[in-house]
Amino acid sequence: MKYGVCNWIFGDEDLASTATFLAEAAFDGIELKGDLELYQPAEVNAILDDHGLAVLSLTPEDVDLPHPDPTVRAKAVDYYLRLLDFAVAVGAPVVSCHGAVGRVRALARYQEEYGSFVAGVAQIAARAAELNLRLAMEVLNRYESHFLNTATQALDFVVQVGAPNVGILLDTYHMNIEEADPASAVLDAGERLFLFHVADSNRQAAGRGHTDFVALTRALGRIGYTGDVIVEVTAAGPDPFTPVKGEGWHAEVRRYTIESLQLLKAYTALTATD
Ligand code: LER
Ligand code: MN
Repeated sequence: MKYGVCNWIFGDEDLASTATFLAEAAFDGIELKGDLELYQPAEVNAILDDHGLAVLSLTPEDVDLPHPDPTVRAKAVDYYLRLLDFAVAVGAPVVSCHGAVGRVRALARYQEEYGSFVAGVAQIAARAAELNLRLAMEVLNRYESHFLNTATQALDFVVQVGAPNVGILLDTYHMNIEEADPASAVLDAGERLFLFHVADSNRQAAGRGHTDFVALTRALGRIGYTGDVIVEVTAAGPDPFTPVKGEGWHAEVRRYTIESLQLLKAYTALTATD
């Protein structure tokens, strides 16, 4: 199990500064923003190599795979196909995937959008398989997406897509809102759990909310999880779609990543013999 941090939580901070911080904090790697305009693979690789870090996964931009307009969908699929090439170029084994974050209701008929979402992901998954990449469908809470709000829904979706390189991404922050029992959701996901995002119930550091991380790390151990664990925390404040909050947000986010890593490592060691 490797530990990383999503770099969107640092806002516009340059990659070299983020990498210096992550290496000093003893992270193994990064989940890089899938900003294909901002990042050149050679530059990313040089910066991360210098710091002994790996690209563990990629966060997609807010393209809209389920959208009722075929032009919007085609643009979304095209983005993901380019993201797959980028993943190969930076050595990321997993690409995360979801509908448009922030769109919380269907624009057309729900079932129609669902069908388009399945078809789009199947197309992306076929190309990903050729490139030996895995896709992890992120389970988001209802205030961020109208699709895949629970592990059960995401596992059904994966069955509909029907490709062995498609699994799910569980995020402890979203699970806190939607799952009756987050640890059971991890057990249900089993081998289909391809990626794991961590924040506490208030999206602050693990340990600063009411999420039961002992139960979660125990569940990860029970399913023999060997994927990566990505810390995705934000400072307190409004607007869930930006990490930039009030004064001091950046230092707070850095502090939260360090606290989260300490807690996760301690609980993983604690539950290893369960
Ligand atoms: C959004 O809330 C989230 O959890 C991210 O991982 C999506 O890119
Ligand atoms: Mn997440």
